[in-house]
Amino acid sequence: MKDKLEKIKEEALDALKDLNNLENLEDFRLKYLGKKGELTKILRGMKDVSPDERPEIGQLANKIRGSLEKQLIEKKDVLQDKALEYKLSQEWVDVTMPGRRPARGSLHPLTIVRNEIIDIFMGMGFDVADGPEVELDYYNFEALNIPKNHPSRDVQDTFYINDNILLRTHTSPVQIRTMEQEKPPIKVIIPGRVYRSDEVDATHSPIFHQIEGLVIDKDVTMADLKGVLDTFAKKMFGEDTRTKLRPHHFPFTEPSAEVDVSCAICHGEGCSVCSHTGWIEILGGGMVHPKVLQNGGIDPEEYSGFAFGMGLDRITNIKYGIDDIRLLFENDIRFLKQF
Ligand code: 2NL
Repeated sequence: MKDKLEKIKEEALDALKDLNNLENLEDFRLKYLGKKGELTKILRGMKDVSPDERPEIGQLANKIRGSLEKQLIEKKDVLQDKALEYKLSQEWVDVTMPGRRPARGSLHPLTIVRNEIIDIFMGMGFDVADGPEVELDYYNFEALNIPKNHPSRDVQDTFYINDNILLRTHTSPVQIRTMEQEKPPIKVIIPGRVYRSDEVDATHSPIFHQIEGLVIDKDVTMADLKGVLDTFAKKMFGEDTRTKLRPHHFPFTEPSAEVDVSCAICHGEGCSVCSHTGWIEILGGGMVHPKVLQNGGIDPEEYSGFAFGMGLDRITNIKYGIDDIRLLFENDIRFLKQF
């Protein structure tokens, strides 16, 4: 019996030495120390041992069990440390490595220029308003004193949805809506997308962008219009920029003017951007027609106002030297990345 116990001990210690992972550790415990294990098996034979010898055998068996359990725990500690070490070595991260930069987008050139224009007018105390792109015929034409037979109402030029509904051809309907909703003094600009059924070429797109302004108060004059546009042009194109008003006709303003700005490229010398005239036409404006004020619910006897409009696409192209409006709408990443 003693020999058997010693033999099991030797065998177990050998097996323990060879153990090199945590799963086999449990197999080992079951094999030698479990209820159906080798040690238990031998102790079942105690009934055949003479009562004199039993205490000694019993003591030896317990000693072996104790010693194996102790060594098993020690081995477990060693293997757990080793497993942790391995895991840490696999999950090691070099925090000093340079990071990968996320790809960053950039603002569209139209957005850059629009924001710049908004900033300039906000600096002069203007609010910013917006309104629907799908608009009633009434707000787009009728209220703006554009009669039923006017050439700009031609179905050739306007995207009609039905007899009464269309895609707005300018941002002016938002100004009528503003007049209906607010009492003077009114001082707003309206940037927005507008639609005309044009054939696409280097200077025409069926979708384009306008910024219009409206100022209504007591005693507003054409001189105020000139002053505001002068200030805008200087801030936008440089302090030495001059503006020039040429008589013109719009149905919604009287008197009306087209506004030229001295060429920021050649400073009046003449270049290809200004077609060798020294001037670039970028704005239109005038005193709001009394009928239009009335349509907006404002008494033309008490108030007067001026309005103006400009094409954002054209100004953007001039500013960045872009020679084809289609580039603004194609969203070719190689083009957009340059801004
Ligand atoms: C241009 C010229 C213009 C207006 C827009 C306007 C709006 C109302 C009343 C009166 Cl509600 N006028 N807008 C007036 C004159 C010119 O735009 O060349 N735009 C690109």
